[in-house]
Amino acid sequence: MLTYLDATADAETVSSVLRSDGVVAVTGLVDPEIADTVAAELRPDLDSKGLKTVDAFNGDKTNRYGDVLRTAPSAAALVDHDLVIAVANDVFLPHAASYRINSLAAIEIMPGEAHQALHRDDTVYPIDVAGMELTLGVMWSLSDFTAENGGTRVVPGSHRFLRSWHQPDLSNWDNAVMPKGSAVFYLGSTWHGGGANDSNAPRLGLVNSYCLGWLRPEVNMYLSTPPEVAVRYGPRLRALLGYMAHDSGDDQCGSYGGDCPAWVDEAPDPAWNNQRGVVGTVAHAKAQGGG
Ligand SMILES: O=C(O)CCC(=O)C(=O)O
Ligand SMILES: [Fe+2]
Repeated sequence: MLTYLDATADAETVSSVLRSDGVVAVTGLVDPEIADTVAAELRPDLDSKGLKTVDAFNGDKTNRYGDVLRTAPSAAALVDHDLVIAVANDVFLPHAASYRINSLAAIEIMPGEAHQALHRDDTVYPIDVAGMELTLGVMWSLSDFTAENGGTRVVPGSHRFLRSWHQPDLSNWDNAVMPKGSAVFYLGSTWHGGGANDSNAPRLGLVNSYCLGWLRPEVNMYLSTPPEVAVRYGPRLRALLGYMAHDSGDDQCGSYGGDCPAWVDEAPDPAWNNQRGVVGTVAHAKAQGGG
């Protein structure tokens, strides 16, 4: 069964359910008006570009749009939400100095759409390491999610299975049923998928996925959100978009012209710049007795 918490839940509780079940829903996390605003900002691009990504996996009655932060500045409040960041810290920081946005996508499932195949989102990466999650998905409801209209299907407990090993029982899926302004969090290894929409109204969600900072994101966020767009947002969100190196010192990955990309002038969070980059430095060699 999918566990539901409400917006009073602290990050530790959300993380602990996420770790044990692989998925957790938090209802009423933002005001419904924010969901309405983001939906209104996305509307023109959903209408004009939404069916460009039709395929067997995405569905032919599902509008998708990925350049979310070009179009919908209000979505920053969801992508960069404090609870999401706190939970992502818990998921990723044991395995990386930082993490970043993997993809953003508005997904509008129209009436008559069938179930999307259940899947895990981390299969874009050809590695599978017990205990290390590669991605975290956060699906925000921008309209009410119901069992009838295709609220995301999730399989609690399905994250405990290495894909190289065996497949979990997928028959016990649950729809995420939640009012607009809620979010369902699922680990990259958790099986899930869009639901069939048997209602007569669209179901609109915004799914934000994050990945370990040393991985290549599924979507090229520098093209989706180039510097002239990214600069409209705050330092933490710019870092999440990849405009910050992973780690520090000699262990930097993704650096550009020094410690930080030129136009990101302040480290977004000192804890992310945690001096792990000591291996390989002169000081490290000296400390090893290498003179
Ligand atoms: O639309 C949904 O509820 C989920 C979509 C999804 O999981 C995907 O496209 O990877
Ligand atoms: Fe997915």
